[in-house]
This record gives sequence, C-alpha cells and structure tokens, in this order.
Amino acid sequence: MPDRIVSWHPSPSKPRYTPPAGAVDAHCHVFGPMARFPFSAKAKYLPGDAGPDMLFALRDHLGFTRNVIVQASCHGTDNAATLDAIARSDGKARGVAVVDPAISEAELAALHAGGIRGIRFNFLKRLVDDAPKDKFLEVSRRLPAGWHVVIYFEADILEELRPFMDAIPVPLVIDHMGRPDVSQGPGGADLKAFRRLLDARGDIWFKATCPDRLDPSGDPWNAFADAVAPLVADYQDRVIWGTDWPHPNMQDQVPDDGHLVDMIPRIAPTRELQHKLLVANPMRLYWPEEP
Ligand code: 0GY
Repeated sequence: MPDRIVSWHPSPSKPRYTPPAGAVDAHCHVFGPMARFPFSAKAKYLPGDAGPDMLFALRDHLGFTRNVIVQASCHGTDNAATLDAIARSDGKARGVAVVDPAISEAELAALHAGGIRGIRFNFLKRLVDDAPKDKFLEVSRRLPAGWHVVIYFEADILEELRPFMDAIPVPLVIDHMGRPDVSQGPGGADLKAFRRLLDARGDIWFKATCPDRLDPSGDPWNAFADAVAPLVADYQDRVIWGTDWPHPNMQDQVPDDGHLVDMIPRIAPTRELQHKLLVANPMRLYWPEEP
C-alpha cells in the first residue's frame, strides 16, 4: 500500500483575528478514519486519517462555531464519512455530498435528513476520471428543495462550462473562485471572466478560499489578498469562506490554519463584511431555517 499522505499542519498557530460569534468554516473535509470508512478504489490520493474529532478541535482552536463538510474526491460517492462527521457535530455541521447521478429520490431524502444541503460536481481531471455534464444536469433538476450545486473547476475551463452552469436550475457555489491566477491582480483576465460569470446570474455564490492553493508567492499570500478583496467587496452577499482543512494534496506546502484565518480581515476589512462572509451568508445557504 502506498504511504498515506499528511497534508495538514501538526500544530496550527492561534490566529490573531477573532471571528464573529457563530462563524462558519464553510469548506472543509474529513478523511476516514480509513478503518471505518475506506477510501474509494478510484481515489487519486491516499490521505492519513483526519476525522471529525480533529476537525472539531481545529474549529474550536480557530474560534469558529460551525462547519460545512464537503465530500472529498478520495471518498468517491460514498458519503458515509461525511455523514458520520455531521452526525457527531451536535447540529454544528452540515455538508455537501458527491453522488452517483443515478441516485434515487429516497437516497437524496436520506442525505437531506443526514444534514446534506448540496452536491458537488468536480471537474479537476487530476481528481476524478470523468465528469458527465448531461448526467450532472439531470440530477441537478431532482434535488431536494433548498439545495444547491457546488462546482469545482480551474480557470482554463470556465468558458467551456458556461452553457452547463447556465442550465443548472438551482443556486451555484463555486469552489475557490474557479481557481484564478491571482498573480494577474484584481483586474486580470481570470478574475474578469469570473466576474462575468457572477454578473450573469444573481444566484451564483463563491468561496473566497485557498490562498495556499492560488498564490505561489506563499504565506502571507499578498497577491491573493490584493486580488480577492475587491471581489469580496463587490459581491458581498454571495461569498463564503473556509479553511479547506485537511488541505487535500497540499502535503508539499502545508498551510498554517491560523495564518489562513488571519487572511480574513485582509479580504473583508470591516466587521460588517466579516459578518456576511462568516455568518450571514453561510447561514442562509446551510441553515436557512435559523433566524
Ligand atoms: C479542495 C481541493 C482539492 C481536492 C478535493 O475533493 C477533493 O479531493 O477537493 C484539490 O486537490 O484541489 O477543494 O479541497
């Protein structure tokens, strides 16, 4: 068996920034534990165990209250590990599943009962073998009320995906802003194209996440801060934030989660913006029944 990969920081620093009460880490994952929740035979990486106890300890350490757990590709379409983590969260976690597009209505209802509020379509060729747009569209028309679709793609296929995204009949949430080249700056071609996408529909949301993935200049990720702050300001009612812990595939450049939290006031400089980013917006998407 290949070595299992550890892609998270062993002892993240305590952030200097204190999130508002009720803050949501709206993009994170769990891995295993493998003995209970084996990884998919099609997984493109084999991570170490990073289960719910570790996730909730990090949540508390960073000053957050809730998590949105996104099914990672290493678990394929078996959402058992994600559902188990949600079940252990005492109502403080909800999730996004990855499903076989042939999933039945009864199975979707069971996912809803387990705290799932959306499904994820992953278009990264290094992570998944295929991404059948026609089947994705079909299942997106049968989702439980209030669900959304999360899409993960890289900037070079944004235009190609436009007709597909336009046809999805529920709100869209774009992972990591569609991975723009942030070194182009806030007016660069990638972020301009992303703004055109956001302007096309009022129900496209995005995650202002992953300076560690998007900014090769490294911590403290100045290019990310410069490029992303104007986007957060201009689309402040449809942006959410997350750690991306346990940082799949980042084993060569493991970020310090405390430093990731310290990016928040740089991309959302006012308390009002921070409250939207960390509380009001993710609550509308994931806990809409709460006032
Ligand atoms: C992420 C990023 C990655 C991996 C996954 O599902 C996944 O395996 O999401 C990645 O390698 O870019 O969104 O956390």
